[in-house]
Amino acid sequence: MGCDGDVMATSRRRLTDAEIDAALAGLPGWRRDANRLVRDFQFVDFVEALGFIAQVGALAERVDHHPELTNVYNRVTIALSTHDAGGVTPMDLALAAEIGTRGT
Ligand code: H2B
Repeated sequence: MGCDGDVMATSRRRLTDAEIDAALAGLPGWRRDANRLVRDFQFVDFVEALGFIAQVGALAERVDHHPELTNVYNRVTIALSTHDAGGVTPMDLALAAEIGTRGT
């Protein structure tokens, strides 16, 4: 996953619901759920799902921004929000875009 520098430079200003909804047009598969961005991913099996989680985890550590990760066998749900801001920020949009290039 490239563009880590861009992600890390992204602001953590909390966005309005309207701003989030507008941004979601460019983030296929992601939805707004209260104060979070959420997306479900599905893989062929548990090992593939776990590999994806490991990739997302490595990215999260690099950019110091950590998603909620839920796994049930071959399914992974990711929820993004900026805890420090109490909602969705451009940082979450950037991470959603970066994660979206990896999952199916
Ligand atoms: N992850 C998320 N999702 N939101 C945050 O506000 C956040 C984080 N803050 N990871 C970071 C860590 C902060 O606690 C550290 C000190 O940089």
